Amino acid sequence: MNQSAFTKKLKQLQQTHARLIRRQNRPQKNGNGIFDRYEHPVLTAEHTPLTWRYDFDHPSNPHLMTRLGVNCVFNVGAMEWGKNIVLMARVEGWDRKSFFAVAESQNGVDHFQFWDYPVRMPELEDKETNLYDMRLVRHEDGWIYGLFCAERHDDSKPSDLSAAIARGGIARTKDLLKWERLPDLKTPALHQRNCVLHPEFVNGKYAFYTRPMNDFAATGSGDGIGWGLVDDITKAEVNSESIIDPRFYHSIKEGKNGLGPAPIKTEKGWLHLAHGVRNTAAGMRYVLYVFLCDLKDPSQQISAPGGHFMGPENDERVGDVSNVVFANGWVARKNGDVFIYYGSSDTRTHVATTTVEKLLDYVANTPPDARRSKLCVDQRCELIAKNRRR
Ligand code: BGC
Ligand code: BMA
Repeated sequence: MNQSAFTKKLKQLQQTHARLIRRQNRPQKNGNGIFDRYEHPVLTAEHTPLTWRYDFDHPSNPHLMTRLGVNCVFNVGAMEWGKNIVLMARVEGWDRKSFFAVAESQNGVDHFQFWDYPVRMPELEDKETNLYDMRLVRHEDGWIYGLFCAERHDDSKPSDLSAAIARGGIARTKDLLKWERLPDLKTPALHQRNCVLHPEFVNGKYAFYTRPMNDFAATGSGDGIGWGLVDDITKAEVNSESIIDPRFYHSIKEGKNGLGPAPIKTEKGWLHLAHGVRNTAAGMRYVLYVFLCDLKDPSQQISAPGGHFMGPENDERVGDVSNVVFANGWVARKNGDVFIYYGSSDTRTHVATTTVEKLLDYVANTPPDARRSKLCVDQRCELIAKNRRR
């Protein structure tokens, strides 16, 4: 390409990118009453800055090739940032390595723009290979914590290149730019993914949600979402975990489950968003569900609506890892508006909006999983009969 063709193509790329960032996003029509999905994803690989992917220099990149491609942007942490909302995205390069990057928007539904550079997260040691799925937690101790999965090869199985160990990574910051890396969470289980820090002290201690597993990715090797207290977050250790949300047979979380973002504090209790996984002939299916825990004792579940809260729909169903919705970020505004950020099929990031009031109605009035076909039919007939009496 000569210099002028190069300049022209670069300009086109920049205009297309700017249009994408400026694109308005509206709620989809005909929602389910529980939340509203939006028309467009809020973040995709195409949203990452062109400077992250192209070399803009004609002599060193005469064909204006992509030099460092971005594959996917998904599974974001989220929090308020002044009046704005920031997402801590899991960005995956064409090399399959994930890293974190902040994108910011005023209204939380469109115009998300990445900060200039991705996060330079300090490494604990060079065996660490992949970091992903950060939960952002503003803790009452004054720090912002990032809890994420830190993955490495399992060197005890040298001939199995897919054998991996998942650990609960912890880091903290004040500005989302400079991070202090703390030691990984220690627990009796070999694998920890989906670890989350409770935003408040409990009995003067840090409280962690965990997901103990004996196997790296297998379904069925852990008991559910765990809970444990930690004295010192700079060497966090949970000696015994109690299970606050167990898996059970023939449910949306039969295979495995894990907490999403840190819970939202409401007058009725701590609201939780989590994912449940079941295995199918087509692979694992990930859906989201919601439950409520006691305000005073967050390890006590007080209500658990049956079934999924959100499952993958339409375009969301297809991607690098199809049939997956996953969420590790949500934001509750002071006025009660809730923004749920979710990744679809390990490829892109969407938003759905609802309110604390609606979520509390949902947890209080959605019948629990009746556990058997017969009882599920009874549940449904009760609803039908109620409607027919009107
Ligand atoms: C992937 C994760 C996935 C995990 C378990 C990791 O290597 O990066 O996205 O959740 O494996 O399948
Ligand atoms: C996991 C998660 C996610 C991912 C999902 C589906 O175990 O930690 O990163 O969305 O698998 O691949």
